[in-house]
Amino acid sequence: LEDGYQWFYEGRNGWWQYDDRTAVDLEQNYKRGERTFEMVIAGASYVIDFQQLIQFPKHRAGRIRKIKRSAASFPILGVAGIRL
Ligand code: V3L
Repeated sequence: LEDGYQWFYEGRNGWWQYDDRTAVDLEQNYKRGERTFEMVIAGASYVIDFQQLIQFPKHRAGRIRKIKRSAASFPILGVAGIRL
């Protein structure tokens, strides 16, 4: 993203970076001051809650994952499930 930040979601042993397209969507909604935002990840709808800084699947049981916006240099496991 333009100012050197990236978006991350929680894994079991660290943090994953969002794929670039999703990160752009997240950034636009975040900068617009939205409280929540819905997006599709691998065919499933997820809710992003910018106030609680979490994501969770909308229509099925699944994990509530913490999310964060941090410097792009933050150490990651990989990007969108693709390990480094
Ligand atoms: N981007 C890509 N895939 C996601 C995302 C996302 N924002 N959110 C969930 N999934 P759930 P470890 C993650 C995937 O939350 O070993 C990682 O990307 C999620 O993938 O219950 O815990 C890894 O691929 C999972 O496969 O809805 O660090 C994998 O978990 C599936 O959606 C293991 O990571 C269900 O997640």
